[in-house]
Amino acid sequence: MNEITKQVEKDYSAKSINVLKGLEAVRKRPAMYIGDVGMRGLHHLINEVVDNSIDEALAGYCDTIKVIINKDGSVTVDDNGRGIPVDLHPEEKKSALEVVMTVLHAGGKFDKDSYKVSGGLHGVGVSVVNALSEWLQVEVKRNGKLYRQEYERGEAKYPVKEISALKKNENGTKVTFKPDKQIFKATKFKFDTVAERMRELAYLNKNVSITVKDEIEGESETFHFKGGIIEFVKYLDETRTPMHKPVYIEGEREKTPIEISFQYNDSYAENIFSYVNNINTHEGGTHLVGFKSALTRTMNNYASKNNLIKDGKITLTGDDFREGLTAVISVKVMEPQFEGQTKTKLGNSETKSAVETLVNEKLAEYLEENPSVGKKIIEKCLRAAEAREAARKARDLARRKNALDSFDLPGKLADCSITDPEHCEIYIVEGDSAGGSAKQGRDRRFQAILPLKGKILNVEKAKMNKILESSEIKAIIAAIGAGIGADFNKDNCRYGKIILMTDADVDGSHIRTLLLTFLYRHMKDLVNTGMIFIAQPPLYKIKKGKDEHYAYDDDERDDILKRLKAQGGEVIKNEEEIVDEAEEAAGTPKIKGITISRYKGLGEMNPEQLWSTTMNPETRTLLQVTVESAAAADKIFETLMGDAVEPRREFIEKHAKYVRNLDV
Ligand code: 0RA
Repeated sequence: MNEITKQVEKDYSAKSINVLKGLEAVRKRPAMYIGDVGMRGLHHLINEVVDNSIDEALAGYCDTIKVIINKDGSVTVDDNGRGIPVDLHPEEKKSALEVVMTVLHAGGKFDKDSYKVSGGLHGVGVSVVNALSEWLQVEVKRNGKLYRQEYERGEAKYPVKEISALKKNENGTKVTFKPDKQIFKATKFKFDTVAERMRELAYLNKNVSITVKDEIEGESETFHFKGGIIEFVKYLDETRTPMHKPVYIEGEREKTPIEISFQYNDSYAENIFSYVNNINTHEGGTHLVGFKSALTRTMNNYASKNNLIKDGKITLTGDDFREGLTAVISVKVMEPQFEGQTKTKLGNSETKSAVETLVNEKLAEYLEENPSVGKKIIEKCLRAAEAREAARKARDLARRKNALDSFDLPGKLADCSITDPEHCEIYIVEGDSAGGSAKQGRDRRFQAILPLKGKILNVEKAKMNKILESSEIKAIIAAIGAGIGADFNKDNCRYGKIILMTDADVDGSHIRTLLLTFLYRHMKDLVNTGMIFIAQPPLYKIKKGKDEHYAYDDDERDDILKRLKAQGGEVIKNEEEIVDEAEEAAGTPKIKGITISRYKGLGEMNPEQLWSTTMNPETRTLLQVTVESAAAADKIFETLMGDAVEPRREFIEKHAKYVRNLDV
């Protein structure tokens, strides 16, 4: 072998090693690329491929996307974009298609002028999906031909193949992948989870039709909203009473395309959903700041210009202009800077002035042209200002009585001894008896217990002064210690984890929903930053001799039973009530069989059991409450807790089949 050949070989293998290293890194630390290896990460695979199709749509080349959950559990994403290029990549010396599919972050190298996403979890590239798939097949229609390549765990099985000539001159990309069981905890996709994101994308990209089809469950839905975010706003306010037709503002400032739609309704909630390059910016950022300041300024100008504030004492603040406001803000930013705890806060300063200028200009125009709407809005905001004043008085009163202050902690709170919030957690527990067990069973150094009596107030229907009259809610606010609503400041939160512990029955889930509604509406930051958790008490205790096993669902119960039976056990007792521990301790004769007992409520567990099954950080399971889509969360709370009855009935009927272990 001469020197040159050697050199070439060395380069070639070095390159392929690099490729392998890249994808190996993805397989070694999948969470770094897709967030986690649970349901969220799994569904992220679909979003990642679809994002590429949406990029094609944004560039003006794609108007139809199909997402199919196939019978074998694989997923197909099929679009009519330009198709991934197949010509030889000059540096890598193989098809561009292979490079896009096998080299980390190669997708973006081709066209720099698109609204790609940097940072966050989106935009990691299709190669990540490839690396995390047992197998993947891609078909490209381009140059009048059909091309194909297949991969196993990210490695190409053969070079890109030309399959056939196309009869029609079509373009597009079709990716089918099967998520790898070695990587993901579970690999079954959920129609509703996929559909929710596709609906959102269809609202945000009005020129695209997106079909989601589940071949396993036999469900299918097509989303195509010609009205775009105007229809989004209407959908969000479906169960509320709007005061006027949605306002729509569209334009480009400082090379930033901006689209905004908003509407006032007769509720008190502020619901602004902001997006950058189709990504929900949960933590807001400069685009949101620009919108808010333009709204306050333009509305105030309009009110004073038209003499609508008759009582000279009232000044309208930003909060007043956002009460009962539902809005969607969607901007496209070329090089977005994402900041914040969850990397969902836009940092680009030029975007603030872009949005602000556009809204100032267009909203003033709109108000001039629609004076009756303008007048109605200002009147509503004046009522909001009055209510705000009343709420402030109620808060002051409550504060003077020290009721909301953490200096005066509620009597029934059993606080922990460590004071560093980062290492502390509070259990909000349903009922005094479970609260008692939790107080005895906990590790008092870092675990605080707050028992609640019965059901808390439904805040979805209540004004702030009513909310502040509720003793259970006051106890929660004081224990958490970070204020409420406009006064809320996460930095003052006394605990790093807030854990809701309710019974596994209908009342328990109602109480949990009421608590989540309160936290979501009035301490939203806690939800957005992942500080809220749901405790998972076991449903069954299975005993064989001295051995005790706990099962958290029916599948686990059956697994344990199978194992114990294989060891020679026999189910001799399948009681409804739990075994009376005291009687057993008193010397009931030991029996060699298996007993299964069903826990009806937390109160049935003694302190030690509650600790070992539900509270011990070494062994417990906590579900973290995350808001995948803020818009969907708003919908659900409004549907379950709001005034309209019909949508609630529909929701419950639709989801009833998912309710397990219903114990009425
Ligand atoms: C690289 C370059 C171009 C398009 C794509 C990738 C692309 C990727 C995916 C993934 C799913 N669907 C896709 N569609 C396109 C630009 C193509 C050009 O310049 O013609």
